[in-house]
Amino acid sequence: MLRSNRRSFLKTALAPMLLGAEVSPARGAQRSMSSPTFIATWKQGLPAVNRAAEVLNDGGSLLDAVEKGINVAELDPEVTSVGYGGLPNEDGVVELDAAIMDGARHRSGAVCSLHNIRTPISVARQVLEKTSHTTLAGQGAFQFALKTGFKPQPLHTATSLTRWEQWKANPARKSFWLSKENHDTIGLVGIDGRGNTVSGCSTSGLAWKIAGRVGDSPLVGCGVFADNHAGAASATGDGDLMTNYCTSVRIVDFMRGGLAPQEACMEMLRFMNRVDPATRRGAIAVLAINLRGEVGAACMNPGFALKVAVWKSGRSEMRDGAILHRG
Ligand code: SD4
Repeated sequence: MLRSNRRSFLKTALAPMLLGAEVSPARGAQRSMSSPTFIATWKQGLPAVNRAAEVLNDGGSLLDAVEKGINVAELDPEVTSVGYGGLPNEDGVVELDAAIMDGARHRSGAVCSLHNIRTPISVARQVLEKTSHTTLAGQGAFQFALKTGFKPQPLHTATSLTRWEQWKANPARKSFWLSKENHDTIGLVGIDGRGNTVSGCSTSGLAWKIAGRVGDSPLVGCGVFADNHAGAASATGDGDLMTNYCTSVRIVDFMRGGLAPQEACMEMLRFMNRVDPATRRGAIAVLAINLRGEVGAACMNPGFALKVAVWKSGRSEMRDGAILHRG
C-alpha cells in the first residue's frame, strides 16, 4: 500500500476505536501544544496520574510530576509488579528496574537490578541529574542510591514472600529456563503544556526471572522514550520480546513521521507482526502521547488487554487500550 494511502486508511479504520478518536496532526504540526496530560499503564496508573498532575499543579517540573506519580505505585505494597511488594526473581530476591527520560534534554537516567530501594524511579532521576552516566546496575546502582541519600529497606511483603515460597515449592513450577509468566508494571508519560515531554517506567520485572535479568523497562528506547519534537512512549509486557523491537523509540518516530499516538501504537504492533507473526500471541502493550495532548494505547491480543489511566483537563479516568487481534 502506498504510504499516503496507508495513512488515510489508518485514519479511517482506527477513528472509532476507544483511544483512537483523536485526529492525526498534519506533518510538522507536532509542536502545537496542549494543556498538561498524563497517561499511565494499568489500574495503578490512576493514582499515579492524579499525583503527577497534583505535583505539576503545585509548581513542580514535568520530571518531578512523572517521578512522584510513579512513586505512588512503587510504594504501594498491593502493587505486586513495582517497587515495594514487587514479586522477586527465582532466588527470592526483588530486583527493580526503572528509567526516566527527559524529552527536553534528550537525556535519561536508569537503574537495573536494583535491590532494597523502594523508589527506583527516584534513583534513576538522580542518575539523570547528578551524573554523566545513563544507566547504573546491580550493586553499583545500590551503592549510588546510598550515596545520594536513599535508605535501604526490605522490598518483600508477606504476600510477595508467600507467593515466591508457593512458586518455589511447586515441582511443576514454570521458570524462565523454560517458559514465561507475565505481570504488570507502570509506565507513565506526560506533557506539561509548555512543550515538554517525559517518559518514566518502573517495574520489578517478570516474576521468577533469572537473577540479573533486565527487561525493557529501564532500557532507553524500549521501556521509555521522550523527545520534545515528537512525543513520548512507554511499554509494558514481555520485555524479553519487546526489547528486540525498541518499541518506545519506534513509536515516537512514527509520531515524528506524522502519525497520531493511537495510530503510532497500532503501527508498532503491526510492525512486530510483519517481522514475526508469532508476536500476535505476545504479551505486548504500548502507550504514547504527543505535544497536542493526544494519547494512544494498544495491545496485541485480549490475553494481555491493556488498561490505561488518562489525566486531562482536571479529571482522570480509566480507558481500554485498542486490541489489534481480537481473535
Ligand atoms: C519486563 N516489561 O520486565 C516488564 C514487565 C512488564 O507487564 O511490563 N510486565 O519485562
